[in-house]
Amino acid sequence: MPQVGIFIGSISDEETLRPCTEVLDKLGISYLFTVSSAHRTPERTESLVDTLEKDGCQVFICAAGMAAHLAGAVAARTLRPVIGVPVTASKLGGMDALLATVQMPPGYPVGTVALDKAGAKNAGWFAAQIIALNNPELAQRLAAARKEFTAEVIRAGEDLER
Ligand code: RP5
Repeated sequence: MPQVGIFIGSISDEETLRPCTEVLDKLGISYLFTVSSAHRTPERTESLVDTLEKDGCQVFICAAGMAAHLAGAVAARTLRPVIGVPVTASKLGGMDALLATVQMPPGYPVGTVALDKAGAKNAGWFAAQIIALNNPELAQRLAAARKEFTAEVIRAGEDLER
């Protein structure tokens, strides 16, 4: 049963979301990674949310570009936390997707991360932190990863000073 549902609005978003699946793979978190559009397949989006939620999915991650309403549409359908990844897909440089994702009405939040691959990566970490609230073993793995990040910076500093 997937712990995370990852929806992209178009197959053209697949590469952008790869850093997210890499983080979840590294942490041993299961997910369903699929394409579903808020506008082009609204019924599919709703039915995926309902099925995943029934199967115990704890967090949704939704990525889309331009009129990026996918995360909002999912947030309208579930009480589970929804993380939005805005994708750069037009000459507006991603500002269109960022505003469409982040500007939600009260009571329907979308936890919006940075644009593109940087946001995708942090969406994975953010989902892991949410799941870790009820999973002490995962919380330990996250703490170990943070220790490794700290050690990497210290090592890089020492190498540079040499
Ligand atoms: C959005 O429009 C998608 O999420 C994608 O980022 C962008 C372009 O979609 P395609 O025209 O490549 O399907 O709906």
